[in-house]
Amino acid sequence: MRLALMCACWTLLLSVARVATETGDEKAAGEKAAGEKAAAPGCPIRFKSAGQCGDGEECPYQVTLPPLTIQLPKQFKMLEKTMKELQSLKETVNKLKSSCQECRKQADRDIQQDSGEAVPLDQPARGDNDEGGKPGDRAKDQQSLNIQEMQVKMNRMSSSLKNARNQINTLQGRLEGLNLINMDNVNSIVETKVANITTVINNLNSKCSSACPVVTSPQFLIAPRDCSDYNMMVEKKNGVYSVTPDPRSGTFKVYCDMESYGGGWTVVQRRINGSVSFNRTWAEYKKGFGNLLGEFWLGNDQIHQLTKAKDMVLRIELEDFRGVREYAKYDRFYVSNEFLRYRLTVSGYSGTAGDALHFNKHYDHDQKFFTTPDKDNDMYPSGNCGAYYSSGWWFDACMSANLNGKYYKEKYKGVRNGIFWGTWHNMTQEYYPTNFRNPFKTVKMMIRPKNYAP
Ligand SMILES: *[C@@H]1O[C@H](CO)[C@@H](O)[C@H](O)[C@H]1NC(C)=O
Ligand SMILES: *[C@@H]1O[C@H](CO)[C@@H](O)[C@H](O)[C@H]1NC(C)=O
Ligand SMILES: *[C@@H]1O[C@H](CO)[C@@H](O)[C@H](O)[C@H]1NC(C)=O
Ligand SMILES: *[C@@H]1O[C@H](CO)[C@@H](O)[C@H](O)[C@H]1NC(C)=O
Ligand SMILES: [Ca+2]
Repeated sequence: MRLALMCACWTLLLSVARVATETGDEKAAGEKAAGEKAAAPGCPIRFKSAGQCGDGEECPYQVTLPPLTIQLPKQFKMLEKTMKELQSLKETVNKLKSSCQECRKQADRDIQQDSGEAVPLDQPARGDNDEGGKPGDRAKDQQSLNIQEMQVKMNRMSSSLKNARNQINTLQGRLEGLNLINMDNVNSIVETKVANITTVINNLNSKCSSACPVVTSPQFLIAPRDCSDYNMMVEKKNGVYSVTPDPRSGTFKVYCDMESYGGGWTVVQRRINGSVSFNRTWAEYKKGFGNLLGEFWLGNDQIHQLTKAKDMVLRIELEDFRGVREYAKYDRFYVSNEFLRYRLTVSGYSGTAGDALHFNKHYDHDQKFFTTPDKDNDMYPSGNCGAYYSSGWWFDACMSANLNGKYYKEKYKGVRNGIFWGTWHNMTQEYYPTNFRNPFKTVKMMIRPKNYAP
């Protein structure tokens, strides 16, 4: 058996890694040679058994601590403890090493005596015949004594190593947790936490509703969460209905499209005649504006609650003044809360109008924050897309679609601040700034649960 403890260096930058221990056959611990390699530069800890110890048995340890540099966090106390443990481990190994060295000398003599075989090439060069002792019973006794000692030490070491490994694993777990926070993932972490809390509260609610019926009124339990819940309850008729996607956030009115494409649609935006300005502030987009029977924006808070309560699909209906009608459907539509600046998640396009929300890699509205003329959350560094296009939208830098643009009744020139869908028919003809831009006559954005069955 050859043990090589290369170097252990303790500085504020501690090299730590997962310690892989293999506890092997205890007999193997009695094998007979020890050697030492030169310390590698950079002082990684390596603790290794390799080769054989003369009688062909495998050595039981293979411990590697590859370097991983970590800045010491608050858990320095833990590291200190681990360091001490590893330090004492090092001492144990050193003791072991010296006894191994004796053992090896003995073994070399045995090899030469008993078989006359050449010493294996990978054995370190020896200059240790200076003792000149003759092998005999006494030496053999000494050897087996050493072997027993080694066995005990190896066993102790094995358990210390296991301990150290556990501690290092714990530390690594914590450090990985810290890293996540550094990695700009705050948003998704917070969102997961919020979702988790929501789940917990919903669970509590349902537990409560069975355990304490007094607290929960029947109306509460059957309150429709969105227009699709009205599908069973009333005759299929378009109109304004009340919904409660999240009981804690209260009930609000929405326009339900109960007739198109199977019904059950909650309309979140509509443009029909330009009677309502969409050039509005953050606060107005937050709570919604307009007239549910005419043109309106339902409200970012409401859209968030609706899309959080269930997995929703989005259907966009567009019509231009030439009478061309097309649609775009997205299998996933989610709007985050205000804290996360109403970030849009939209994917799974199908339809006829083209996927203008993911136009190309430079114009992609997915995962973009909501921007209004008075609140710049867009990807355009030197200005506010919301102010430039006088609307609130999930602007990139800036847009390949904007359904909240100005309502033009006729074609127009200049800033393309009208209602816009970048994959629309003949759009390439509009790219020349001197050309007219074609307006849209009607727009409707509506959502429905993904698992809806009419
Ligand atoms: C939510 O939190 C609970 C308790 O902290 C935890 O057991 C569970 O795994 C979490 N769920 C999610 C989806 O994060
Ligand atoms: C949008 O509103 C702002 C602030 O009220 C105003 O200055 C701007 O002219 C408006 N833009 C359009 C196109 O109406
Ligand atoms: C726009 O449509 C709404 C709803 O039909 C109607 O009440 C309003 O008078 C119309 N406004 C204009 C300017 O046409
Ligand atoms: C596209 O433009 C051509 C030429 O101007 C016109 O004839 C055609 O109707 C347009 N197509 C649509 C779908 O608007
Ligand atoms: Ca900007």
